[in-house]
Amino acid sequence: MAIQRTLILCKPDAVSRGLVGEIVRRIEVRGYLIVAMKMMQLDGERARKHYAEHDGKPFFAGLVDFITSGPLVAMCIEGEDAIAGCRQLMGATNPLQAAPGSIRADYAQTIGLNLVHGSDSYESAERELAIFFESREFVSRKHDLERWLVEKK
Ligand code: D4T
Repeated sequence: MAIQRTLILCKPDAVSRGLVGEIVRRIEVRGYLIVAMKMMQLDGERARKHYAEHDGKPFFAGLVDFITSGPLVAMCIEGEDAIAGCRQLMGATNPLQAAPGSIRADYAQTIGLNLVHGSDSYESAERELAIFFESREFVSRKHDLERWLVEKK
């Protein structure tokens, strides 16, 4: 077990459907802490950087168009094994394969409009957080983290 930070995005479809609150609620009731959060609209350059691993794939252009199509909410989430835990909350990339009860299974229909993004590894989290946040934008939730870990025991 390790305390990790991960990047979570409520994508433009989540914002336009009014699902930001529900996504944040699920993250918070799990006990994860928000240590940075902002609404923003991505430009193409930053979107291509974020999705660089998919450059050249047939869905890449559509993915960049979609993620830049409207405002999104970016968050840095902290907690024990938060990278895998948030991926579990989100469910599989394709909503049809997402576990019942996950965000994508409950609220999404297609892989293209799947509401949320979450980093898939420590390396991805570090790389992606640096695309969305400057170091001064992170707050310390040290006391909340200690309280949460004690109460959970
Ligand atoms: P993100 O990155 O949005 O959290 O999604 P995942 O980590 O769960 O999935 P991914 O990186 O494999 O895909 C990124 C993004 O591309 C869209 N996509 C993906 C798509 O439109 N068609 C496809 O065939 C795939 C594989 C959905 C998520």
